[in-house]
Amino acid sequence: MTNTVTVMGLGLMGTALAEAFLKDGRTTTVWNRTAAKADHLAAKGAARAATAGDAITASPLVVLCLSVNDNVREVLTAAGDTLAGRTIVNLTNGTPRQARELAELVTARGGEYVDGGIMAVPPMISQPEALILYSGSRRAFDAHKEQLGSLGAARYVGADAGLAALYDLGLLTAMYGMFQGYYQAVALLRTEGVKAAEFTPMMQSWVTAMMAGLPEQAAQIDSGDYLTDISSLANNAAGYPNLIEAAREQGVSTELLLPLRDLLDRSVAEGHGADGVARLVELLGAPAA
Ligand code: FVH
Repeated sequence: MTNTVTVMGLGLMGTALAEAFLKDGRTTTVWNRTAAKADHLAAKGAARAATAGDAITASPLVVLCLSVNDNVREVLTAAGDTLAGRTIVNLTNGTPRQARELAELVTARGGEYVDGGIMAVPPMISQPEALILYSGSRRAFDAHKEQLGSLGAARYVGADAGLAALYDLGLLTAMYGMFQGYYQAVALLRTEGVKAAEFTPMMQSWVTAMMAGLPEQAAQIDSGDYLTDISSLANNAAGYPNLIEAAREQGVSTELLLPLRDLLDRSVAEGHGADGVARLVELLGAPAA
């Protein structure tokens, strides 16, 4: 087992990744398009690679964290034959399709590919709270699991390279939904002078209580049995317009609220008013056959 790693891309996240490897005493080579961003890592003991090809050649394990996957494709394509025998771990945010295409590119050149999704912000890196999802070559993941453990809690989600991105985007979708509701709520409360700091603990308790019901909703979704004695779609469809009316009355934008009203109305119009709200997932798309 080698203790040598390369980090390519030294933005906010890539720098945190390289620092985590250095902190654990790993021999770390770094490369960035704008070379000056490697200065302080070099001062901490990282070796600088002059070119992307040199960076890939320097270590069996190469971790990339660039802005978008088009950048990764560009860098890996230019790296040519240096990919042979290397494990490429791509922690750049992207889609399942992009991850699968990059896996093809790397394996066609004799390398192994692992895609990753970082569920953390840079200050969390190297802490156990930093969840990092991986998918792709199981052999390559197992071979480098110990080194990847420097970055946070490593969780392998499957051999299909696209799976880490799928889970990552799912978790981000849930996060943005929560932020969206929070910003809408604060905008409403502020119209009457309520401070965000006063309202926020109340919202945290409420959302935590609601989240406790998600496993029950998951059971309904997986079984397809949405009958409820708690809260029906008809009931929610009847009450939801109050959110829109109040926003209008208070001079708050309704643009974040309207799509859910349409979905609730459609669920009732299609005859599902007696079912629980978890049935909305059926209106959004079908599961794999
Ligand atoms: N920062 C965060 O909180 C999130 C947490 C979750 C995961 N994301 C994803 O991580 C990727 C990198 O994010 P970042 O925060 O490090 O981003 P920047 O600080 O903007 O650094 C971007 C790096 O990408 C390099 N780069 C951009 N274009 C190219 C290119 N065409 N060729 C080579 N490298 C390129 C850029 O280089 P330079 O501008 O310094 O020369 C930076 O190294 C991202 O997918 C997040 O979604 C972070």
